[in-house]
Amino acid sequence: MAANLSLPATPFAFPFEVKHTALVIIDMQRDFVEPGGFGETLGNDVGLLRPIIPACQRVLAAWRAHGGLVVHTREAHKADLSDCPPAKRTRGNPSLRIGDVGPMGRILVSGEPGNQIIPELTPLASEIVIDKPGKGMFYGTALHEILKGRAISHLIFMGVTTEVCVQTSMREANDRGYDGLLLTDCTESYFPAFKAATIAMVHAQGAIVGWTAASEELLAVLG
Ligand code: C5J
Repeated sequence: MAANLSLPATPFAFPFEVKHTALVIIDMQRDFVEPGGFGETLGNDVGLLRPIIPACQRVLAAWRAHGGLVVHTREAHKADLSDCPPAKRTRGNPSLRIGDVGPMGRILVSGEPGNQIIPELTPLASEIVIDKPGKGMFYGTALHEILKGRAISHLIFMGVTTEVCVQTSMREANDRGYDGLLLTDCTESYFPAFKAATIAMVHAQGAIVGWTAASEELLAVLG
């Protein structure tokens, strides 16, 4: 692929073409970012994730203005939970389990209010929305075929949480041959140390998983 843009990144520049790159927004759904959802049932302070929203909005607006492909994912299970392994549902001691009824409807179930993308990042009708039963965006989804069909080779990641669904998706993408970059101020964790460790391990060893960069670098390159 002949790249026509080059993003200053760590550990080295990330060359890409908008037409062969998708902006992937991982799980910016109410379940993780608003009180009463899955994140809070696990004992987390969901307020920690909200500060990235303005940076995510800026990138999304710029990417849309350039006509780039946008993929939104949601961690979501079918209403009958047939795609939720018992090990996932029964693990730990959350205040509500996947499928239980909470203040935003059934926890982590497709179509429920809590499962919707937050209003600040509402997908356009033309954008791809992937419901995924796992942490990674390729497991149990048709996303690889969709991206190949659109000649996408590069992925720019935002979303939550950094060390769980974002990192799992980046690793899955890496193994499928995509070049992936994580926007460091557009991703967040309930555990700041885990975010920092994930960023370090993504770009270590010559981008063994992928690249990292601040969103202002991408905005500058997009102009
Ligand atoms: C989690 C996610 N943390 N989207 N999901 O369970 O990272």
